[in-house]
Amino acid sequence: MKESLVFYSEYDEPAAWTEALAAHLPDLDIRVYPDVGAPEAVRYALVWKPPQGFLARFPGLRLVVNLGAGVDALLARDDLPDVPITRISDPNMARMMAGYVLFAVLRYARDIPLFERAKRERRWAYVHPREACETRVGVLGLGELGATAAAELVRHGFDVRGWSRSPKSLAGVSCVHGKDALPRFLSELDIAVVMLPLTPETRRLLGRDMLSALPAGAKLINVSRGAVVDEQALLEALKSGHIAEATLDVFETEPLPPEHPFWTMENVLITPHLASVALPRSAAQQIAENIRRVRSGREVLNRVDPRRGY
Ligand code: NDP
Ligand code: OXD
Repeated sequence: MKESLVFYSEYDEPAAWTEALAAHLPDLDIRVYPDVGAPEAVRYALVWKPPQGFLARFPGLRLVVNLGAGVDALLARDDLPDVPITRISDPNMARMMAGYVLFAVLRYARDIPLFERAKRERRWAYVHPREACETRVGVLGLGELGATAAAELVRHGFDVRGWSRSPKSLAGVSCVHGKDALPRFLSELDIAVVMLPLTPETRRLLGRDMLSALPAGAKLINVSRGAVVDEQALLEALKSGHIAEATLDVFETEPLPPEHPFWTMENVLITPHLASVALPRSAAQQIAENIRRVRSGREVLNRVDPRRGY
């Protein structure tokens, strides 16, 4: 029986992934759900949020590839087989994310929301621009995406600081690590960029206390997961003006329900979870390499540690 890979995602184009993978693995039978073929032939799953019980249908699975960078939804499942789990790890995905973060930071550093409001009132609101180095930007999470975004901000001349779990050394970024360092780190920022994975340790990490550690008037950009920030505490901080502005790409409930107060807040920019996406052309190579590794009994690359949560 020819071994197969099953693909499931409601957000990604199956044909693009099938074509990209077939170019690297012409001998692999690539199946797009619901046309899964013989379940016992499925050795590899490339999935983004499949329905509960989906993975349990394939007893011969040898590798689960998360069709994205964040594995929180995958690790929370109860049908996860005891096989290696990998994530998409792709410099082009990191570059797309860095572009979004740079846009959001520049928008605040260049006072664009103020001009957007002034324009609506036909007001010529001159504010003298500041040098980039006068804006302190803190990146929370210095992984594949966070480190790339931090480097992009350094390239633009911002005063870039970074916070992670373990010590890091990144050119041009002053790095600190560990929970104890977080309140002080936050207290010295103009803009906080949240790029942490959602894990038991980071869930609601940015609650009332941590948000109040930010200086009055700080801006917040969240491109990680909604639940890393306590949304109720953020709402209060945005209403009081303690947090002046927020750019939110991710939310505790997605799609963000129409009645959610964020929709009507002048000081909140909302984008629908697309700061970055998995890109078939560049990611297929990495997935194919891992399939080759599984076939030859070698350790896969970019393996997720389920105990750590990322
Ligand atoms: P990585 O797993 O590569 O890196 C995670 C970083 O967070 C690491 O630096 C890690 O520290 C740090 N971290 C983890 N836990 C803690 C903690 N408890 N305290 C302090 N630091 C911590 O993730 P990526 O950079 O690839 O991606 C980050 C997140 O971005 C994803 O998990 C996903 O949720 C989100 N994402 C959002 C997208 C969007 O479109 N909005 C698209 C893609 C991803 P250390 O280095 O010490 O391990
Ligand atoms: C991801 C995402 O984690 O799209 O890849 O959020």
